[in-house]
Amino acid sequence: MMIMAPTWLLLGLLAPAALAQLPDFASKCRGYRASNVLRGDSYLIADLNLIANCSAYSPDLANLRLVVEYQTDTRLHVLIEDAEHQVYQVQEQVLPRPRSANASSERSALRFGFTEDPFTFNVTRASTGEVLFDTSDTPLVFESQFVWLRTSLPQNPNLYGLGEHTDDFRLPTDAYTRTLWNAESPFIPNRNNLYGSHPIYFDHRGDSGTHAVFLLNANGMDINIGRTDTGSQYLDYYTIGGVLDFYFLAGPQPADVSKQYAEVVGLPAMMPYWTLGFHQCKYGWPNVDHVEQVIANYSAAGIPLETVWGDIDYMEGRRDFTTDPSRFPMARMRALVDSLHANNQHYIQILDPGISNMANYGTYSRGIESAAFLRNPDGSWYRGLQWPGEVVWPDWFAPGTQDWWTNEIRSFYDPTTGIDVDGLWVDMNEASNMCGDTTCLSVAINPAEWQPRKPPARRQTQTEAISSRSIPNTRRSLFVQRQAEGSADKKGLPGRDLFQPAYPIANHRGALSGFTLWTNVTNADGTAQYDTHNLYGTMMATTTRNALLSRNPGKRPFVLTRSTFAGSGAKAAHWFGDNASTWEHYRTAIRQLLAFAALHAMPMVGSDVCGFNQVAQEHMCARWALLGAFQPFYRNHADISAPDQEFYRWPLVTEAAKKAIDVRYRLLDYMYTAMWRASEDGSPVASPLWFWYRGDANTFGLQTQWFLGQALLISPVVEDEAQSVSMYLPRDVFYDFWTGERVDGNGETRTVDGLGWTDIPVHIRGGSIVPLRVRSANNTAELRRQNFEILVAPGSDGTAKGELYLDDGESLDVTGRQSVISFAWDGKAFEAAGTFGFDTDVVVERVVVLGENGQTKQGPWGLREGFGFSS
Ligand code: MIG
Repeated sequence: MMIMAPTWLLLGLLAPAALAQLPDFASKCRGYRASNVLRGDSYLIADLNLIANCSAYSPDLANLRLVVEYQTDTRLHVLIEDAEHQVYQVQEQVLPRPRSANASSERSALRFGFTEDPFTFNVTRASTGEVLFDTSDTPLVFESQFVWLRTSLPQNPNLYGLGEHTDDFRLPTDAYTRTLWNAESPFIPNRNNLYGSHPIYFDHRGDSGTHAVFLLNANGMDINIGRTDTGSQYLDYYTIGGVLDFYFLAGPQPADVSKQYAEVVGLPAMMPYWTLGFHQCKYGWPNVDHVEQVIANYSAAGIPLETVWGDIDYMEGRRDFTTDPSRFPMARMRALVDSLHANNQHYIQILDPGISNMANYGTYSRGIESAAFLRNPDGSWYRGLQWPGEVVWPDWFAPGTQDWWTNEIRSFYDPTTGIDVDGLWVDMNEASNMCGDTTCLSVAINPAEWQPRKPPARRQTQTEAISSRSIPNTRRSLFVQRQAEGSADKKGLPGRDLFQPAYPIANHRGALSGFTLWTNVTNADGTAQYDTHNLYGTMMATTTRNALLSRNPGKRPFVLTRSTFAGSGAKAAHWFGDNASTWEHYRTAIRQLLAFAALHAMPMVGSDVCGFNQVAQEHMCARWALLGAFQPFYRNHADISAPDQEFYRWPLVTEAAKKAIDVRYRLLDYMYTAMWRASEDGSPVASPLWFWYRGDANTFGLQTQWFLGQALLISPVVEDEAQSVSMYLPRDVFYDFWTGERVDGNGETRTVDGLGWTDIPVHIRGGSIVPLRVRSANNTAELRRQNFEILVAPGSDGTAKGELYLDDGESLDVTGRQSVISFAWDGKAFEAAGTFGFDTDVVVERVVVLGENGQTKQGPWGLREGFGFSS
């Protein structure tokens, strides 16, 4: 029987496939025409002029400029900006642009191609001709508050990144939206924007190569990955401002892309050695006695505790730079920190950005004198609600802010009169505002009713959207930025609606200004929160880092930040925020680690071990103690409403933690070496299996195993309450870390049973050499005095290599005082060679070669010069 095709289907068949699938607005858009094309060997520039008005969500920009630079042989920069240079671009101060080496387009691994009328462009891989990015199906839309660009993609692409999120590590590619808008996000919900924004994705195409696309744009955006009705895959950028500033990174190896990205946004900050120790924190510790008890309990349990943290409990009325006089009196705090230091332990405190505006609060009055706070468009101080009640907020772009903040930090944390912290923790810096909507400060706050110590109601589900109806009309005029007309300074187009742009990004906290700083608030440099919102956290972290540098010049600062942006890894460490004590979030921690460490140039990361919200349970906490030991940042932390969950509170967890910390500390120099490598060239400190087995399609979706450094494969138990794990071993030689036994991977998933509550499978990849301390210690200072043993794990060809980095563990400048030792095993001979600038009495006690020709050579060998032997 014959079925007549309906007319719309016939039309659909006749029309170019993609055109039928355009979002509604785009069908009326015709894009831009390129002219005045100017080319050189390493660049191409052109004018782009609007063909016809499209007004999808806001007025079109008539004149754009295209700048293409072959910056290096593996990095192509494509910038589409407004010809007048008014549209906001991320300040150099926040993200200094990488220098162009003016590479030759002929030699480049990437090729830029384009059409003139309408303007579209593509990026191909020169060696294979493969199309990596291609906008030719759709018009470019570039409006004052809406920029849209689509690239087509291959079928079922392997895409990763676009953090911060808790979704699958390999991103869904059907009807998937990633929203980038930093937001306090209790319970780190899936499919939502979280605390940080990292607009970079890796596109992995197996053996033919991996590349990444970084869009340097800080504005709120949705990135949609989807499929047209005819099945073509695409990725769409919907941003509400900023320019299209793309960096294409050629790889071709996955780890090459990590390095190329770090070159663009900044190499990860080198961490102090001690920060790799085990940290304990808790929100809700009532007083100093309690903290002292926790420390004593750790000691009694025989669990090494490196660092104790002080959450907002220490403050008086929740105000930064104060101590509660009865619960955390200064004298007691000083004694606490002294005794920690005497025991080679460390102390870190939290700071929040919301500064109480109460009378007689020095931090506030000095901030006012320094004009350090954000302003409403009418020039008044912008106020919000945070822990201390009504607050004002630092303007990190104001000229006086750094000095004011440095001064507050230097005086409160003065080692001789104040709290001698070893690092700082900056929280709530998305920024999080307890004013959920736009009316709360227009009604007077009765200070008597405001209870700073009561945590706000938590919502597990999405918070209610703020409709435009909640914005009082009378105040509406305030929401339009007042700015000098015609300023050509990349500080933001004048005349925009900075409060309620017509295109609504899918922010899970409702409107743009929901639970954060109102987006019409202006920064001292003339930019607006509308454009810089996603930079607030990274700016607070950077300003805090600078303050620590001033307080202790020459020492590596340690700052932990909740909110991040691309490049934050160059300044700070990050934890994954307010997860829950659930098996699901235990698994989630692995995906987040993979994303930050491998894709976002931010290796010093980890989850709140045993979970932040809700009740930690013994089996899960034991497993998490082990899992956390193989994340770079290892901190147990819980909410005020959660029961205490220090490791010593359960017998099983005590046992697991002892084992976990013991092995972590023995491997600490291996991790430290990986951190140093990352700080030198961006090599990933943790990575997914496909980074090293890029042709093995079985690895592309794996998200419960990871490589720590390049030698150790961690495959924890991941199912709830399970005592077994399904793990994948690629076709390669591995060795069981715990037994030394050789295990040949066969490219299949295998089940390992009988895993007790303190077991975690770890394998050494054949071909690697791993340095370990012979024994662990109570703290990292003692650990540094332990000798080494070297584990050689020959690969299928019988050889292996590895490295060890040594320095004093804390100095910023270690020039001439570093040892960078490379180890090599050729099947018969072992050699340690390199530079030996670090002066140490520590020796290598033995070298152990695993496998059939296994052998142990006894040293000792000193570490002031090279050594070797042949068997
Ligand atoms: O509204 O300082 O993510 O780690 O313990 C909660 C109290 C405020 C959120 C942080 C969490 C911290 C908590 N803070």
